[in-house]
Order: sequence, then structure tokens, then C-alpha cells
Amino acid sequence: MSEAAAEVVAGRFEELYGAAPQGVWAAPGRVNLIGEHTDYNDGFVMPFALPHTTVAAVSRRTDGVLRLHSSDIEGGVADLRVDALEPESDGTWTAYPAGVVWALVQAGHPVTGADVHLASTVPAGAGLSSSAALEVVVALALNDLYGLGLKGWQLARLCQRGENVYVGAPVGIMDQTASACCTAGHALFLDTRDLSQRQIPFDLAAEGMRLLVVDTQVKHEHSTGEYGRRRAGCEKGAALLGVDALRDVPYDGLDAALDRLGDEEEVRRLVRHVVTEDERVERVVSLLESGRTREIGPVLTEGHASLRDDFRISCAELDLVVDTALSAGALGARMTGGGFGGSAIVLVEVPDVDTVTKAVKEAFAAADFRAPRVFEAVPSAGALRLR
Ligand code: GAF
Repeated sequence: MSEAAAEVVAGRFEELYGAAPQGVWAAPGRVNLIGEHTDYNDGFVMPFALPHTTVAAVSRRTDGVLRLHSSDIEGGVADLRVDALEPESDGTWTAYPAGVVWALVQAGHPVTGADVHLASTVPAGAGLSSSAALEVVVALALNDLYGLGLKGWQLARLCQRGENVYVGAPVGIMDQTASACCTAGHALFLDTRDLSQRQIPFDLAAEGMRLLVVDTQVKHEHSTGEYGRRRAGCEKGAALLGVDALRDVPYDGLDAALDRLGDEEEVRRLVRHVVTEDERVERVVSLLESGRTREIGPVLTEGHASLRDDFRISCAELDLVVDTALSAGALGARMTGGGFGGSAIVLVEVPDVDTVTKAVKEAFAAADFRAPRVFEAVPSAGALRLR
């Protein structure tokens, strides 16, 4: 995010609130390379930050007032009171930043209000974590302005709590941690059980490859039932197997675990996805760390099959991206994010970028689907203060 963009957001803040902001911050969206629906099972994930960010110009207040405005959403300035924030009281976009303030206050942090103006380049509803970017940028701004001294992973936890309790969406910890903790040129290998992290160098350009994001333009929605149903099914699986979380089912004990689940067909499928997906994350990490980057392609594709057939959260558009890209020569492809729409990622050799992109666009046109948006994903910086 350039200084020019910070200038624009700061200028709009001044028009709205009558004084310059005390600072400007940015937090990115993400794509997840591998490790889907493992984060609420205490498992492994491997996202990286996109160059697309949500930028916030913010000043603190001492009178308990929280004013929120976004240049991306119709409507004026929302005027809230910090001491009147109540979980699930607000069905609009302001629940995300208000939920962060609520979570900070609940955790005992002395936040006494703020004026906030936001502008985002993260596509909304595309499975690229626009919600997490919005939460994390507000959390980081308040952390700095109030001198709270919280680290990235602590901000991520508070943002997740805001989204779980205040917004009412039962999401895991991946997206907020990605937005807060990713670094440029790396994918983040995160153990969601203890939040330990390793930055894995991920520079595809240097190796003659690209990772394309294909936004199908099919909107997904997490607070609706399917995400929660999958989560509840995973928790049921863990309970039936007598473990704290599916992370505790060892990969080499998967067949025995599935046998023990007997005729719980749906739970068996969910368990198989989660346990094999954790193993895929570990495989991708070890391939990347041993310089065998091209070989991650088939692992990504395996992950898609598992999400489609076992977890059952793909859709016709996502499957069409994956099948078409592979037929046109991609090294691997999979849906990314929560599913039921949103985006897919495609790993390609540089000379094949145009062929694969064209094939996907033509296949969408032939199927009478909305034209997809295709762009290159470059591993970018996590949340930061711009000025
Ligand atoms: C969404 C959620 F917000 C994440 O926590 C994660 O569960 C993801 O879906 C699936 O991997 O992005």
C-alpha cells in the first residue's frame, strides 16, 4: 500500500471528522496455500498475505464514542458508544470493527473510543479474508494509539473473539493471524493449537512460476449455516474418537479411527478431510523447505479433491477452475478459504499463465457463469503502520 493511498484515506478522514488522523494503518487479505478447515481442529494452515489491504485512518477519543465510516459501503458515519456494544446486536459491516473494540474492552484494555475511516482493496465475499483485514487493521491501530503492547498473535485472538462472539460467525484463527503476522516473500506455517509460527520462504517468481487467484465472483457467507455445520461435525468426530481435537488423530491411525466411527458416514468424511489435510500441509512445508516447489502442485490438487468429495464445500464454478486449469497445463489447483464460492488458486509455470487464464475464462463463458477475475498473488507484508 503506497504512501499515496495513505494520503487519500487520511484526507477523507479529515473531511469527515474535521481534523487529521493520529495515524494510518494497513492490514492485508490472504490466500491460503494449503490447510483448509483445519484451524478450528487445532491443525496446521499455510496462508500468505495478499498485496490487497484495508487501510484505516484512526484517532483515539476519550469520551466513549466510536465513530466508523467506510468509503466502500453506502451510508454515513456510524455513531456508537463503547459501553453500549453488545454481541450480535448489529447485522451490518460495523459489527466487525465494533466487535474488535468490544473484545479489547472485554479483555480489560482501556479503550475509550475512536474515530475510524476505512478504505479497502480486498475483494469482499471472495474468500480472501476481507473481514479479517478489517478487524486486524482496527485492532493494530488501537493497539498503537492506546499503547497496549499486544503482539500480532494476541491481536489475532482478540479479533477472532470479536468475530465469534460479537458478529456471531464461528470462524477459526487462520485469517486474523495471516493478516497480522505474514511477511513479504513468505507463507506462514501456523500451528493453530499453540499459534507457533514459521515463515517459509515462498518466492515463485524466482523459480519461474506464478500463483494465480481466480475469484469466481460467487459470493460466500460464513455466518450462514454450512460452515458451522462442518465445524460441529468435526467436533462430533473428535468427541466420538475421544480426542480434544481432530489434530490428535494421527495420519497413520486414520483407517483405524474411521473404522471406529462405524456408520457415521458424514462424520467419517469430515474426519478424513481434516486428518489428510494436516498431512498435506506438512508435506507442502517439507517440499518447500527442500527446494522442490513444483512438486507442491499435485498436493494442492489432492486438497481440492478432499474439499470437494469429503468436506463437500466446493461448487460448480470452483471445480470448473480446477479442472480447466489442470487440463490447460497448471501444476496444481484448489479452492481456497471457507468454500461455497469465493476463489481458487492455480500454480502455473510462467509460460503457461496466459493459456491457463484464457482457458478458465473461456470455460466460464461456455458454462454461462459470471466472468471470473484472475490476478497474480504475490506474498506480501502483514499488517503495519503506514504513518
Ligand atoms: C474461513 C475461516 F474464517 C477460517 O477460520 C478457516 O476456517 C477457513 O474458512 C477455512 O480454512 O476463511
